[in-house]
Amino acid sequence: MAHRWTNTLTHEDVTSERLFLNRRQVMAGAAAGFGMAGLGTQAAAEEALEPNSWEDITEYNNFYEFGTGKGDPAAYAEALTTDPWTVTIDGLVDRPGDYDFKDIMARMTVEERIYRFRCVEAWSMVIPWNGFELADLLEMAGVKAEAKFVRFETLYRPEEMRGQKYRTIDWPYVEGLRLDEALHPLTIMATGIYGKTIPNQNGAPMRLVVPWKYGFKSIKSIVKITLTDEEPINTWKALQASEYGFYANVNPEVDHPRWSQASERKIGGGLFSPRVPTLKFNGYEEEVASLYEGMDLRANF
Ligand SMILES: Nc1nc2c(c(=O)[nH]1)N[C@H]1C(S)=C(S)[C@@H](COP(=O)(O)O)O[C@H]1N2
Ligand SMILES: [Mo]
Repeated sequence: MAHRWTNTLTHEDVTSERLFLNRRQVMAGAAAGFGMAGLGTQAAAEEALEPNSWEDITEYNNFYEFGTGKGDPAAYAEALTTDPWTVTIDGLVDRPGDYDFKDIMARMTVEERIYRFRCVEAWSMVIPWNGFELADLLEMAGVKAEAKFVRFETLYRPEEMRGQKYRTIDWPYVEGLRLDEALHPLTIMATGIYGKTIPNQNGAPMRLVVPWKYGFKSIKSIVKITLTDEEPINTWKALQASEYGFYANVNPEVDHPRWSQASERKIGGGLFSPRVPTLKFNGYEEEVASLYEGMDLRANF
């Protein structure tokens, strides 16, 4: 599978790929950004979402199943077999079952979404994902009226995921969303980057992307999706509840106990990576703030 991700893109590739972007999504995501920077032109809005390079996105990763170093996923994820791939959808759904990834893909509409991506460690990128709306996948399974949350699980296969031989976290990696967050149109299952099959180190064959939340919510290489009426216990909260919550909405006003969340380092600037102000809900406030109306975001971090 190496050929899928050792591919190098020229600047021309990036430019032509950008022509395919979904303008509505770009503008939606950029709105808060250019307002803050005091720029008003559409060009400035698009500039604010200039995607990172293929190398940045695929060589600087967090995927503890392959090790805790930023370069470990790129070095070792090739060992993962992603075909065949089965996704179990169960719990409070009308049509529970084991769904073949290829069958899922045949039924989903894949589009490009250029999103900001903000890790809780205070670094960020802009990533041109290809994927489908999670809402469409959940609709395929049929969500029962009693369902209130969605729980996601990553593959457990230590023979291929060398990091799973160590007890860094309690495998498998688990994440969760409230149902309204899961059904939000910005929430996608990513299956590609820059129009190419998503590389293993980024969560092949299918990973969650929730652009207004810290990166750890965007769980990779998903094999199980469970609709439930109880808030799932997510891996990072289970590991350190005083530092990582269930909601994990990007919020410059609520610091991590050990560092500030007011600004972030943009990956790709080399030694001179600029620090830029972090935006509330990662720049998607207009789209998602209503989901949290009346909620204390300091208590529900
Ligand atoms: N299964 C799994 N999913 C995961 C992680 C992980 O270690 N295991 N790391 C998370 C974190 S902390 C981040 S920042 C993003 C990184 O995604 P990227 O490597 O595609 O940029 O993946 C998230 N999803
Ligand atoms: Mo992260």
